This record gives sequence, C-alpha cells and structure tokens, in this order.
Amino acid sequence: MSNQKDLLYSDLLGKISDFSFDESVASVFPDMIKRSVPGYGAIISMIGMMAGRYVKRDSNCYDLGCSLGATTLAMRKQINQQGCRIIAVDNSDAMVDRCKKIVEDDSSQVPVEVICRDIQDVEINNASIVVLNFTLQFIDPEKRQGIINKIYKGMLPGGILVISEKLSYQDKDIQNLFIDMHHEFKKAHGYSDLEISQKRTALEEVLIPEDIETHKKRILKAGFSSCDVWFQCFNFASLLALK
Ligand code: GEK
Repeated sequence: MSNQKDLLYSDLLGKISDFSFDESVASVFPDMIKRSVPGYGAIISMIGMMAGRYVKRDSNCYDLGCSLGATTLAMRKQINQQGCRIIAVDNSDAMVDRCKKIVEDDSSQVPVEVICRDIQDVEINNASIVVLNFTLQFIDPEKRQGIINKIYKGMLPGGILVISEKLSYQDKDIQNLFIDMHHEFKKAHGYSDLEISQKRTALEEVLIPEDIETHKKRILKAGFSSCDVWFQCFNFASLLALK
C-alpha cells in the first residue's frame, strides 16, 4: 500500500507550496523518509530496543507524530510487559487513516490506539516511554517547552523520553558542511538537485531546526534528571532523557 516511490518534487514546480503531510506525502512516506533522514531505520529499531528495556508493566507508551506507525510497531514488537498500551498520535488524517490499517495488519499483541489529534492537545499520563521521532521540529518553537513540560509531568519516575530532530549549528562551517553532507546522502539515494532544492524550499517555514544546546536546556528545564545524544549522523540526531 505504501511502497510508492517519492517523486513529489521531481518535476519543476511553478509555485512551491509549504510542505504538508497530506495524502500525496502519506502515500510515499516510507520511501521519502528512508531516503531523506540518515539513520532513520537504525533509530526506529533502537527505539524498539529501548521500549523493551524501559517499558513497565501497566504503563502507557506514546508515539507522538506517529506518521505511519513505524516507531509504534518497533515498540510493539519489543514490549514484554503485561497491561501496556501504545498511544500513537498524529494530526494528519491521511497519515492516521493509513496508520490504522498498518497497525490492524500487524500481528503483535500490545493494544494500540491511533488518534488523530494535535500533540499539543493530547493528555500524557502513566507513561514509561514517550517518543517524538522527528516531530517536535514541526511545532512552533514557542510551543515546544510547554509540550516537553506536559510530557515530563505525565511520565513515571524512571521513564524515558526520546526526541529525534534535525539540528542547526551556530558554527557556520559545521552548519554548511552537515547540510552539504545531508544533500550528498539524498543524492546517493536517487534524489536530483531539483528535488532536493524544491523540497528544501517547501520545508523552509515548516521545519524549524534548533541547536543541541536549546534542546538539552529545554529538556532539563522541564525537570528531566539527565539527557544526552544517543545517535547522530550529520545534522540528524536523537536524544534520550531520563525522568
Ligand atoms: C516515524 N515519527 O516514522 N501534532 C501531531 N502530529 C504532528 C504535528 C502536531 N502538531 N505536527 C506534525 N505532526 C514518524 C515520523 S514525520 C517526520 C514523523 C518527517 C506529524 C506530521 O503529520 C507527520 O506525520 C509527523 O509529525 C512528522 O518515526 O516527516 O520528517
């Protein structure tokens, strides 16, 4: 169903609209994210491993900005405790409709609820793991602290938060080098210069990256006792935070 090749930016577009997670994106999403985010597959499977380690009996697990549920399914496979539930949330109807079908077709046993909602409006409670896998970057930076605070309050002691993000750098040379290496990565995966440049324009006002210090400060300010980067490839990183 979702094995289509991403050709969304392959033709020269007269006007490039802001990127949105609509039906056309949902239909090519697995191909798009695999060829666009270095380390995506490794991050997903390691989050599954973390769920196996950290998820406690009778607790909730959240996949916020779940898209087609890749993180949800990785966690579902590895959770080995009784009484757990995964809550997968996304505010794109196109993603949620497809995600529900994908979850139905998966045979793992842990109950999954797929909800179409803005993560700003989701209540977090009794959580042993919360994942924001490349989602926070799409939220208004002014709203990010409130979301992390809410997540912290809804988590159990000993729980973990995983946040994966595209990063920015103050150091202009590093910033330019990583952007360049990322574009090389995309080219190596078959995207043309035109596709790369049109997609970049579409994302300009939509995906707002921050530097690692800003992320760490926000996480610690919310109350988490520790946080650090556990994965990085160029300007794509994943952090984990402990409550
Ligand atoms: C994965 N985590 O495959 N509320 C809910 N969902 C949102 C919001 C919001 N305010 N803003 C954006 N989204 C997934 C990949 S993709 C990352 C996540 C990417 C959703 C949006 O609809 C999209 O499905 C997802 O966040 C971001 O592990 O495309 O770079």
